[in-house]
Amino acid sequence: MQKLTDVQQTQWAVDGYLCIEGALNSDEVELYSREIDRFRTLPGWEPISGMLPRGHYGWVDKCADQSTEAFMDRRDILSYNQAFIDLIDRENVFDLIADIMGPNIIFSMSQAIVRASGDGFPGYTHTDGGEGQREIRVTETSRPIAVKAMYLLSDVDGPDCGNFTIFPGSHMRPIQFDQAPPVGPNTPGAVQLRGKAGDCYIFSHALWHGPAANNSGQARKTLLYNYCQMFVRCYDFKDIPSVIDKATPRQRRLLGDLGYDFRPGSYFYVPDDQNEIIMGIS
Ligand SMILES: O=C(O)CCC(=O)C(=O)O
Repeated sequence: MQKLTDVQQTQWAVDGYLCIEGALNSDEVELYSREIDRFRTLPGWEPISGMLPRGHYGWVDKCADQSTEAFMDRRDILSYNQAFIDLIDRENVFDLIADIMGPNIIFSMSQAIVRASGDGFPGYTHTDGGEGQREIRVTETSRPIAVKAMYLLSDVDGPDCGNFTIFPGSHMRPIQFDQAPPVGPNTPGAVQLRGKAGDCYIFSHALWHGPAANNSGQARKTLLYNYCQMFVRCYDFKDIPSVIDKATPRQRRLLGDLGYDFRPGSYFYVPDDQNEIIMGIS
């Protein structure tokens, strides 16, 4: 499997994120983008404004706004197309995630976000994993608890284009989540990343990050795939999802199929063949 180069290793340790340029080719970008537009018309998990506790998703018949340029935040997208299952362990990205996190990992969530242009959304900044994980940081040499891969499906050419915005090195500092005004994409130290459709950002759960405002005139589309240390478990489903029927042995393991029925201790200590399944090393 591919490993981080020395330069990537240093960037990961110092900045807390990496950019893989051209992780998806243009045909793949088109396919995923088309699929996002298609499942906007289908049932799925979406935030239901004001009706659910913060960060929770409810089941809807379709996206509230059917314009392909409008906001969408759809969770648990694997079942919409085989291509979403295949992306779980796409080699040029997953190899690097496995190198960073080690073999004892699980796939915890998938998401498609469309950030509309000109809707007045100012962006925001956070760390991943909710209240508990935001108290946990890593050091230069520690494996992270969780890592996300964010695939751009549209170009982000300038500032305030819905850019993925990060604070380099912030994965090693506590986020001031309760300060007023809150840390945001215009706080000193924020960097609005630019990129091309097909690029992928890999970042640590502890990195301060989030979207910037989008005033570009076009929607910004992304896919987000999250990986955790296995003891943390999945966020998108409580049981092993039925898509494992369409998954390879490695994808099945990443979706929580340990190869035996659950018993206390499962996911805590990993199965004997974990290295072999995830890294191909026996
Ligand atoms: O840029 C976005 O739309 C949000 C991405 C993000 O902050 C996250 O996935 O945690």
